[in-house]
Amino acid sequence: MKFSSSLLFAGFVYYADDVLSAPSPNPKTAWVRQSRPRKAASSVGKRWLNGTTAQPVVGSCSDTYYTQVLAPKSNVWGGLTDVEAASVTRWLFAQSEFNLTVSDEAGEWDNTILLVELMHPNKTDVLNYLDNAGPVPDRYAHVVLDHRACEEPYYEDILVGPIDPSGVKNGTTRWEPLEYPYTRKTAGRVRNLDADADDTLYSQWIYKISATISDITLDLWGGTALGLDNDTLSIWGIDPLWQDDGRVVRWDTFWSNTVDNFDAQTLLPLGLYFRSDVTGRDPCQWKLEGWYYNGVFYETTEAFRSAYYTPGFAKLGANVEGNWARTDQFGPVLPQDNAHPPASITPSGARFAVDAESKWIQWMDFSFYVGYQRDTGLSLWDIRYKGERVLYELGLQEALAHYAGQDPIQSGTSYLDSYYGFGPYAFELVKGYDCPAYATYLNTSFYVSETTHTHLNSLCLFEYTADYPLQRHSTSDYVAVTKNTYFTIRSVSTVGNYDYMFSYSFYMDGSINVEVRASGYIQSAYFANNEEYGYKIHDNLSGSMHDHVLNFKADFDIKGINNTVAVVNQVSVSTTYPWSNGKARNTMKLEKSYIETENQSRLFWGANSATQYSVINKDAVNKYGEYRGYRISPSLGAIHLTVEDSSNLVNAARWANHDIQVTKHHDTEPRAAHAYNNQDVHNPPINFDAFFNGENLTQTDLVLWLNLGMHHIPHTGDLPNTVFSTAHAGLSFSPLNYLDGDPSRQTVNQVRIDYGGGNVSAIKTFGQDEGSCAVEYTPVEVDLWDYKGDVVVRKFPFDPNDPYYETDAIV
Ligand SMILES: *[C@@H]1O[C@H](CO)[C@@H](O)[C@H](O)[C@H]1NC(C)=O
Ligand SMILES: *[C@@H]1O[C@H](CO)[C@@H](O)[C@H](O)[C@H]1NC(C)=O
Ligand SMILES: *[C@@H]1O[C@H](CO)[C@@H](O)[C@H](O)[C@H]1NC(C)=O
Ligand SMILES: *[C@@H]1O[C@H](CO)[C@@H](O)[C@H](O)[C@H]1NC(C)=O
Ligand SMILES: *[C@@H]1O[C@H](CO)[C@@H](O)[C@H](O)[C@H]1NC(C)=O
Ligand SMILES: *[C@@H]1O[C@H](CO)[C@@H](O)[C@H](O)[C@H]1NC(C)=O
Ligand SMILES: *[C@@H]1O[C@H](CO)[C@@H](O)[C@H](O)[C@H]1NC(C)=O
Ligand SMILES: *[C@@H]1O[C@H](CO)[C@@H](O)[C@H](O)[C@H]1NC(C)=O
Ligand SMILES: *[C@@H]1O[C@H](CO)[C@@H](O)[C@H](O)[C@H]1NC(C)=O
Ligand SMILES: *[C@@H]1O[C@H](CO)[C@@H](O)[C@H](O)[C@H]1NC(C)=O
Ligand SMILES: *[C@@H]1O[C@H](CO)[C@@H](O)[C@H](O)[C@H]1NC(C)=O
Ligand SMILES: [Cu+2]
Repeated sequence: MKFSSSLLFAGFVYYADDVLSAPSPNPKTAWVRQSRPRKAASSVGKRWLNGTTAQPVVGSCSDTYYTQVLAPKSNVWGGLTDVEAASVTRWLFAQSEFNLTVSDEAGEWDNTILLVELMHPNKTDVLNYLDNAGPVPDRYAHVVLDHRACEEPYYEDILVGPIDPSGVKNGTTRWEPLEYPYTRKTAGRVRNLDADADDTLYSQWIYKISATISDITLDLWGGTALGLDNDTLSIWGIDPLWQDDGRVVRWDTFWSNTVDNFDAQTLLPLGLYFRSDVTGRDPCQWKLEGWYYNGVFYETTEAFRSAYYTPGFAKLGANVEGNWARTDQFGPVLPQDNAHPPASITPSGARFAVDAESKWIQWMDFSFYVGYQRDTGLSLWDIRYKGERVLYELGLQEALAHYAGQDPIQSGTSYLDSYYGFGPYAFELVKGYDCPAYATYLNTSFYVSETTHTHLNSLCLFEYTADYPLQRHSTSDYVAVTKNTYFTIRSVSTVGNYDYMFSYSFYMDGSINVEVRASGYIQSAYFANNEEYGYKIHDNLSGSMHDHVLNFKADFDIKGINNTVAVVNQVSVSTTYPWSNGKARNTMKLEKSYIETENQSRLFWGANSATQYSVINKDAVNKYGEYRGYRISPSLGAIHLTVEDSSNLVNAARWANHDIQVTKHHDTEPRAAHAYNNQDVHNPPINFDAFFNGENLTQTDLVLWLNLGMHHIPHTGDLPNTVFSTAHAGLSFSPLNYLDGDPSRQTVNQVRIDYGGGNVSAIKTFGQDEGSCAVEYTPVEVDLWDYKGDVVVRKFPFDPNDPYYETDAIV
């Protein structure tokens, strides 16, 4: 619905810089709500908040969304063009050895293309291009094939290329198995564990089992799960599947269906579980292996049934949807909540430059390229500060949600979300809610089923002025204070029940922050016997404990590629000094050391935050002889996985048990995890442990692998949804002796007020333009009817002129 009260503010005008130019003696009275004009026409009811003294010049505010620039180099991480992707797809179908079927027509036993996207070029080649005027690296497509036309289905990563802007090169384009980026050397192949997961075989299996106890589901919960239109229950279970002793085992449980559009099913577990051995593709070989209910395991359906019909059998209540599980407004309206909350504005328009085509962004002294991939979504490349690279690459690697519980479903759940992909689920952002209304939006695209889906407005870029200053100081003569304006690029991926918000922010002091927040629906547990694994959060519901651990790659290049990790420990000591009369003084000092090899590079944040880690360059000292560097610190919630040697994950997420891990950079180790690590947890395509082979880490090209996350023990406040305010984690990278002083002194957005005796004698604004512009309040809100969802373009056959709208979410 269009913002219904926009009339209220139409034509409301104020001076954006009234704070600086001439503060009102009593700003509170000037802003009394009732005095706001309620007329629609912009010429009527204007209210000039120009204070009491000099009348500023009124100019027009700028509504530039960004300044257009050309990226200095082409973006080698920016993704395939539509033409390239279509050409590769056509070429793949022409290779008879792949025996491909078009996705729309494919069944269980047909080979299909799962992915066609740009393969990131090797760092060596990119640096040669960026720094030494070398050639643009050859472009290759990373293709994933889903081989199902065989008894043992598998995924296959292959490389196709080189490719030209016009597409596949006639004669020279080749394919080869993609193996070098993976620790497991099996020609880019990994088994497809749940080739049948999405469709008929598993459903038929599960409904057949459910049918054998439909009398019990009707009696317990008044419903059935039989694959019929009148089902009021659903059945699903663990991820990843159990993969021990050569068997593939599922656990499934019953959930209430919701009765409306709200996505509340993960809040409606029912507490009955069953185990099936589903090894192999032949359902005749599958076996139901037992039932679990209220703390008792029954080996057969008959055993469960006879217990159920034994007098005295305890029947536990259902979880039923209600307003408690719905996110719409609920409860009494809060005092003054119908008045509009504060909103931020950009009187001069966006103060940053974007090459929208190349996805290169420049703000103040920072610049970077934007990359985007199916598995991990947004990444930032060639991040430069004051013209020099500080990070070659910064981006998400994997996100783990490891649950635990007394029941086999919670106990068996350890989502590795790059399996689903962060790219495909970064939906259009809601202007004015996900990002400030004035933000600049960019699109992202990914390949699925011979189409390219474009998420419109799925990245937002904006500046924001924090509610606290970056610097201040008061004396009896003056007060000096600096605005804290920062720049953020953000995306949100809704992977199933959860919404992850990723924000990368840049600050005037040269620091860079990485933040992740989580919202959406929790996956909850049935309450019975679960006290040791969660709080009881509703009548029949337990908030299921889980760890969110998200791994980020930070490939620092401080003053060149060769860097060292420095460790500075603050320690308590008892020591004597020449001046202490021979008496020991209890005090503290610094212990300085360096991480020498990969044998000592898997680290934890020190207790009491007493350990500082930084990436420094021993060959680049500042004018006082200190090494220049960037400090790496957790700003909030930098955690690692509580579970040691997880039974669910085995070798699939060995990155998760430390806080900060350092390796020597190799083109063969571009990512900490593979999207299909969950398909073979004992022998995953990428086993992060294999990165650590004792290599020397002194003055060499280093990569930091950093974990962020939350120990999430949902409480009543997680209903209906977890809130971003508490489910929040962050890392900070800040200059350490990198420059000779604080770079934020350069900003003109600071002020010094000289005063004395109750009078101001001077106001120094450092040349900041004191002119004003008239801001209409209405631009602060946006037309939400513009929201579109994904736009899809067909690639095979390539049909760029007939895009259609279709948004797919994980259910
Ligand atoms: C503010 O400026 C407007 C436009 O120039 C003027 O009409 C109005 O009188 C001024 N208000 C005050 C309080 O000076
Ligand atoms: C090709 O795939 C089809 C199924 O799409 C299968 O029936 C056929 O056997 C496969 N051919 C070869 C040579 O593998
Ligand atoms: C990238 O580096 C890997 C590992 O050294 C190598 O196998 C591969 O061929 C390189 N790719 C290109 C395009 O040169
Ligand atoms: C590739 O070369 C072959 C043989 O020269 C030719 O028939 C075909 O049309 C060419 N394809 C493209 C896309 O240029
Ligand atoms: C659901 O529909 C089926 C077939 O249409 C019917 O036999 C069954 O009784 C219905 N179940 C319930 C619970 O209404
Ligand atoms: C919980 O179960 C009880 C029966 O034990 C039932 O009466 C109640 O409605 C259930 N509560 C909810 C919210 O589903
Ligand atoms: C995003 O895609 C839409 C639809 O194709 C297009 O109109 C718009 O210009 C794109 N936005 C940017 C910033 O490229
Ligand atoms: C690292 O540890 C391995 C065994 O754990 C050892 O073989 C190797 O020599 C060590 N490397 C260094 C550089 O200390
Ligand atoms: C690592 O390399 C540096 C520089 O080459 C050398 O001084 C140091 O001894 C090496 N460290 C180890 C543990 O081998
Ligand atoms: C980085 O250090 C290695 C030795 O570890 C050296 O071979 C290489 O030349 C250095 N690279 C640069 C760009 O300084
Ligand atoms: C401050 O200003 C007031 C009124 O303008 C004046 O009376 C007073 O003398 C001034 N005080 C000083 C210390 O300048
Ligand atoms: Cu959570």
